[in-house]
Amino acid sequence: MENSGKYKRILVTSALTYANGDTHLGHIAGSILPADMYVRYCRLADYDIIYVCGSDEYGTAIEMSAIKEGISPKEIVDKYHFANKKAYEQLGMSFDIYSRTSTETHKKTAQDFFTNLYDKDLLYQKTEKQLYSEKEKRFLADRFVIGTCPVCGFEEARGDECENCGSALSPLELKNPRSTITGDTPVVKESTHFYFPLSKFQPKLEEWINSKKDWKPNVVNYCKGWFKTGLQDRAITRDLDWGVPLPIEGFDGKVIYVWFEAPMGYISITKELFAAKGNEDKYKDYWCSNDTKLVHFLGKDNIIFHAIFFPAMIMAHGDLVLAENVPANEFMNLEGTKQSKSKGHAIYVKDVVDKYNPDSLRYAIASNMPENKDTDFYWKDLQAKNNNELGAILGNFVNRTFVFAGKYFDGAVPEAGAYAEVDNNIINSIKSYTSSIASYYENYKFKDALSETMNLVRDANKYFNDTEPWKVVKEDTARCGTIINVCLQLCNTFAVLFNPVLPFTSEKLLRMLNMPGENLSWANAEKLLLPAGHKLNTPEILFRKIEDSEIEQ
Ligand code: B3M
Ligand code: ZN
Repeated sequence: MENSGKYKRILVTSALTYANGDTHLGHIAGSILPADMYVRYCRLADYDIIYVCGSDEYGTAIEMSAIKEGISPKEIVDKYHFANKKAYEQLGMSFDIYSRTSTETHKKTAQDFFTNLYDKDLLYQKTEKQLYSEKEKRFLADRFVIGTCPVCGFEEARGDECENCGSALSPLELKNPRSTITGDTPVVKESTHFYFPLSKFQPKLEEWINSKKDWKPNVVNYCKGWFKTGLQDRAITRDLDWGVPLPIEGFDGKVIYVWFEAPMGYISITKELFAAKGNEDKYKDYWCSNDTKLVHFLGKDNIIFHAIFFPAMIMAHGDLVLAENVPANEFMNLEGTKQSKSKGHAIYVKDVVDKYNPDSLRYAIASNMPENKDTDFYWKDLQAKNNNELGAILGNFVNRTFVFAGKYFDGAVPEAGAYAEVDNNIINSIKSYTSSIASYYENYKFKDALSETMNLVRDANKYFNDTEPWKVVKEDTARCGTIINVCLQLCNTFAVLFNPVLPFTSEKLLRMLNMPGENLSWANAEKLLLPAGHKLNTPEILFRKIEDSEIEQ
């Protein structure tokens, strides 16, 4: 195994998807696909890496959907956990484990963490005023209340956070609060809660984030903004039934706040991964060691929790590793408006994954990834990317090459003779592309990685056009053999270099080339691995054309 810089191993997480609805392309673009591309690259580079994700199954988001669908929270999470797990698989997401937070392991992990801080006297209790609905006979925590954001004036801000400006809120800060379910105007009642002293951690957090020279500017800027306002202590318990119960006597009817326990899902899911392999304790290699490079992928609305709140909890705990990077993305909107499952404005994975080549979806999203600013997904763009890039550039090159090999060289790799300058040039550029693409992946620049990969295919097409094998074959079969040999080696290189974004196509290419999967490694991308005489398999169509009629629907 290789080392990633000064780290021995890498632990990658994608934000846990709330199991209260179907996953949509916004989640894919924000936190799942960039992580999957990164992880696939790292595996090819032979790093010791694990990728954990799963369903976030507590919190008012779940209870709220249960009320809306008229079923229990447990039924909601069962329904969507399995649906989302399947959707991600169909899109080729390669988690080492996709689990959930409603497990016993998670409950124990979260309770132990809470007890750890409680025993260290780090938490304090406070009796405070809370919004209570007389009509519903319940405290209106988090998403059970909406109102006007005190920071930006957005009128539909939720009790836990403002979706518009990203501020973390508490229900009492909202102006004109009302119950999300009934619209009822709440009254104020007292309740006692545990608080996490986030304000105390501000200096340490600032020092830590200032030391991060390679974090994305958008992430650092969000953090600086919150530091400027000043971090507030946060209540970490709620008056709810659905959640992880407090591990302390005398607090019946209270659960741990979802944003306090959900990030521990990363830990409990890692435990499960190794428990399934017969050695749960091995999770400590990843979580309790400074040799681990912990990388959290997420959308911008979750930055505060992964760059501020969870790190502060980890600092308080003392025995766990802090994130090395939080390469958060902005949002990918849908034809101009934010994708949102609560508002039903989204493209759900389950609705598109059977209709289109999953690799075409991955490519269209990746090439338009909201790395530094919001982007928009347009159906027309999916069609254009599929037809004009994947089909016309990559598919075309592979197809031309295989047609030639089939027609003139008996479906086998022809012998390569002495290389001409044009051959040496393209062979050398394989090397330089392989290393520049690697460095884009290492630095979370997925769009650049992708366009650079496509540039190599453009160069390959240019090579094919310039060397004119269709003419040469009539005069000099041996020379034509050299050209087709080089083109086939390029196809093998593409199987590696495109694997992070086009895993299914990469597999297909290897099959066509009759190459074993074990050869798939970054180091092999620049090697000319196909021996002369090597028999090829029947070519397959890589990308079907997407017609106007399909997109217009
Ligand atoms: N489920 C929020 C979301 O899906 C949340 C992420 C949890 S990560 C620990 O936006
Ligand atoms: Zn706001």
